Amino acid sequence: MSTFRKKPRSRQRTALHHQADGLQPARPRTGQLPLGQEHRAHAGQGGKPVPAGSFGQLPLVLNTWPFRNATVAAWKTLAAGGSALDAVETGCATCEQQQCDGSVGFGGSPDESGETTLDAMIMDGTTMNVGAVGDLRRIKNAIGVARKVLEHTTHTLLAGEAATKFAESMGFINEDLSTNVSQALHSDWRARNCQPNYWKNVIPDSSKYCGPYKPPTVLKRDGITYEDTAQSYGHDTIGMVVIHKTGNIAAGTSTNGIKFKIPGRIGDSPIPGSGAYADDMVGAAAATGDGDILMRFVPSYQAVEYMRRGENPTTACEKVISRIQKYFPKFFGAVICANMTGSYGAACNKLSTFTQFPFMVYNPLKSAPTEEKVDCI
Ligand code: SD4
Repeated sequence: MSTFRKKPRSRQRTALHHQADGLQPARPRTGQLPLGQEHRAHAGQGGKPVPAGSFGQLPLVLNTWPFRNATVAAWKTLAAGGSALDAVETGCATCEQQQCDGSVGFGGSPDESGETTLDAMIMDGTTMNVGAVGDLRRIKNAIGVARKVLEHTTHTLLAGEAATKFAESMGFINEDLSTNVSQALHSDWRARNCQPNYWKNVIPDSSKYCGPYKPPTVLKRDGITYEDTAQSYGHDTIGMVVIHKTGNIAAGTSTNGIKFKIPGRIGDSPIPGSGAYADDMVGAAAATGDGDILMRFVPSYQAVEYMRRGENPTTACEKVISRIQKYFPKFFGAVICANMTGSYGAACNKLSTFTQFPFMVYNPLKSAPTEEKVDCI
């Protein structure tokens, strides 16, 4: 079934380059194999359970969190003859419609003014073309608008009200994204004196009061701590990687960001290399979690670069998490990674409230979309 593309020249060059550097290919972790050996080992397993996040087989649909319907939609798109980009778009759009976890699409994560705004991105790993929207207002199908940016402009990222105007010109409906749920979340937050929030070093004291805030003359608050932001902010963006059986790779994201964000805030999800990244010559990755931290490390790009150097997907994901940990040990975040053979992995940063990261996988070795989990490091 799998039709692996011929080993690209650039990879051969990379391998040689590393030999010259004295770098050894990464040693496979338990259940993981160097590129190209996945099938043989799997065939030899003789009925033993397949370890999570290991074997390559194409096509592949991989997405963050247990958003099963998104996985199914992407898989069906491929089965119907759609491209990797089509699959990422329909997969993420499914989450937008179904408001996955309240963290994707309309009616979730109201900002300080109570409005839901959306970030989304889609990347074509064949052409390295990207379309993205940030702080998109009053349009439900953010990944659809991102696809239009990719298809009909030479820009990469449109933001705010102007992105809404662009979406309208592309035929999308301008409609309120608030729901009773998002309004209730917002009024509760106001009733809790606007706690938590994302301000620091302002007056009035943002750890006790609502705004409007101003810069202080003396008062100093040293920022929120990132302890257990998984629980207090609850954000579960969909990030998706699709590898078509022909080897074309696409990746994308869609999210309503984080609750009670300061209006205008754009997270990591629509930033190429941060929220997601794809390169047919290597593989793809996508990130989820605290975007204000994640985007400082361009984690999806970094993961792809680790895989380009020969790391297996799990190690690539883990290395990305470790880099961020050094500076922000309490950050909330996870990354999914897949290489061009369809081998995949994931990693997450361990917190008291976040010890395992669930993600979805569908490939020809599975009879149904499968939830797998990785222990956080
Ligand atoms: C953001 N990274 O806007 C997104 C939120 C998220 O899992 O991923 N949640 O910061």
